[in-house]
Amino acid sequence: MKKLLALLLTAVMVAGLFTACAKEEATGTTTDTATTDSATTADDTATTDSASTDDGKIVIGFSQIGAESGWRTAETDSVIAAADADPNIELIFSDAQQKQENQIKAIRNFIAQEVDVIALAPVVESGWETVLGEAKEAGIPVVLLDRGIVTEDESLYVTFMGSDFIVEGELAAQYIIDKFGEDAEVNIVELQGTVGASAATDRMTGFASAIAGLSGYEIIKSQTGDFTRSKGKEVMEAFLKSDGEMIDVVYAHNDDMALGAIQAIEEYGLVPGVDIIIVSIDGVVGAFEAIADGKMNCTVECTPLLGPGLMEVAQTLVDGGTVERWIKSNDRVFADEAAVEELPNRVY
Ligand code: GZL
Repeated sequence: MKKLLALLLTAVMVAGLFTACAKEEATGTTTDTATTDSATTADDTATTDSASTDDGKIVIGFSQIGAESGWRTAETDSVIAAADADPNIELIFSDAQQKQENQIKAIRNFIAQEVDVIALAPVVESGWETVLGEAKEAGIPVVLLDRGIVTEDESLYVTFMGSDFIVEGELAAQYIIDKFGEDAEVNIVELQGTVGASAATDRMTGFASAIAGLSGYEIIKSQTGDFTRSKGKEVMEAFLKSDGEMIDVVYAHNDDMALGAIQAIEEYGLVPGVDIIIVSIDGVVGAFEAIADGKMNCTVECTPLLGPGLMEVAQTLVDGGTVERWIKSNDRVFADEAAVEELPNRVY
């Protein structure tokens, strides 16, 4: 009997040793992707009680958009890895599967759990005033990650951590202008990101402004591929059907859609990167591989590796410090031979 009791006691003690560094939020929206596997899931009761731990850890509630692109999963991996590496941080992760209503639900869960900081990657720019007003009421600072929001009330979030998407659009256009020359006749098809997302809106604006003064440059078709490879392929198939040989350039708001477009162009019987120039944004390793294979021409880097910076910002805010209103990522352009040389260095 004594042996059985000792065994039971040991089992209970061992179970208590496994604290969750990153907990999956029980919003019913978490997906069982590989990236969240690395997040140790907590004992479910923990997600309904207050998250403010009595062991002095900082609790971050992170509402992530989903897993629509290689870039997105790289960002998720970066945030989870950074939280796991910091003994002072506990992460509650929620995957909204592209739905704003799931993000709003997750934010309300974070408020109810009294997290210390809310990190939000807003799937679209609008519709956040009410729920971020509730976070403000609760005294919980909000950090915007990789996409912005449109609001009259600047106090609804503390900082935006991410890239300048307008500049990214301008850099993509500049590659094309340098390649063809300002006086050329260039027909462009545009694969837009998610409708209403700041990354899509601003990339469109930046690109259009850069070619505005060039009479021979025309965007003959523009349609959303929702930042996904499959939709990018589908939309490019439609472009090829309607405009085929007329198309000189594909401008994709992200690499995943560009990779889908490459597939469509090959199946159509043209040579991507040669017959049709392909320019996109993100800098995922697949884009570098496509450039090395001669099937793509240029990618504008938009780093997803925001995890370590988010941990620093959370610590600063909890310590009562202040942070920049816009913690801007530095983006670089990788084209042709320079991209081939860079390929071995890519980490996402
Ligand atoms: C950019 C980010 C975009 C990426 C896409 O910061 O919001 O969303 O460019 C991702 O790959 O889907």
